[in-house]
Amino acid sequence: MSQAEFVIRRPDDWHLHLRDGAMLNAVLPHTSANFARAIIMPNLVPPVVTVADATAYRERIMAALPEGHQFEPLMTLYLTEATDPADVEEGVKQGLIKALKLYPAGATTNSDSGVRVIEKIYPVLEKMAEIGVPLCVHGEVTDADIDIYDREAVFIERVLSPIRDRFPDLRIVMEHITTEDGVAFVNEAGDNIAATITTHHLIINRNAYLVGGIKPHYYCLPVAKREKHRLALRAAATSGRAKFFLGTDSAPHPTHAKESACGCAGIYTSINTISCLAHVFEEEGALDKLEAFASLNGPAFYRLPVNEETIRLYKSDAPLELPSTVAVQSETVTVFDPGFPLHWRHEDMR
Ligand code: OTD
Ligand code: ZN
Ligand code: ZN
Repeated sequence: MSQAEFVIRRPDDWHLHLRDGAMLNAVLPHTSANFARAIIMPNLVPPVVTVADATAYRERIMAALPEGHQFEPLMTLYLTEATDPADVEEGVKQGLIKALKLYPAGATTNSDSGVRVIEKIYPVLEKMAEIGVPLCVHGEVTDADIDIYDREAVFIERVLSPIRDRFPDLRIVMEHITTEDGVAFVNEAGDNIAATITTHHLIINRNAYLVGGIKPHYYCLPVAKREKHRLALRAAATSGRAKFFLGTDSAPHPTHAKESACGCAGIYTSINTISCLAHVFEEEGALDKLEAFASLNGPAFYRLPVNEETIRLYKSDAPLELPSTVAVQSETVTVFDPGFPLHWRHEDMR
């Protein structure tokens, strides 16, 4: 399909880091300008582990929302070995908690409170399967002897497959898949297993951060892999299959913290994701699948209504001029550079 204009339901972001304080204030307007809802990651310092933490965090997000913006944060809890199944059930019943997040300890930014011994969370997983609340997983093992490029495949084999076999009804989102192994696992699994795919993993492979000098603004976790994996992700995202939907994993860090001898992982894409995605889907001849990926498949999996509002996407001759950085007090956050000019714009339909 090739066309210069089309309308889709307003997108949602099924995996987002909003942070807190000044950073929250700086980045939330980009999300609320572009998305109706987002699954809010709980990896604050300290993490969001109880329903009381999530209630307070939700209030801080709503207080930071610019006037006139409509946005619904979908809250999650950070699973620890001490998570109480009764608290989880209460949060889900209240309608506040939409998912629980499993971070293997040490797998990504602020994941030190994550799970070390998976069996310890079996009682919570049992409760989650019973009440139908999804488990979102960061699907990488953290064992020092496993090569970073193999950590997703090994996680599938050692952790995810056993969880699926033990809890066949548990609804699982394998977050930010980065390999053909992740795509295959999800494709072969039942309808209770889905995956999010980020914008940047559709655009960059591992050359982006390693060739011609080290490029910290393309460093994130899971790291981008070989080209064949990027192509598998593109095929999955543009397939229209209900199992695959957008989770930007937009993860802002101060520029100086990434441009460092030990730079932080995370790529900031909230501001230009929709233009980047339209570019990718057009390249793949799949603009007619963008709505499924960005606006329909996520709510279907999370058993939420689709958004009533729509946006119009259109192509302009002049490339979009977005800032390369966003100010956060005396710091900046560097915006993802897709490496090509962006011609797709969008506006709200009224
Ligand atoms: N990956 N950075 C962060 C989280 C994600 O694994 C993730 O979800 C972060 O900064 O919170 C990143 O590279
Ligand atoms: Zn993650
Ligand atoms: Zn994330």
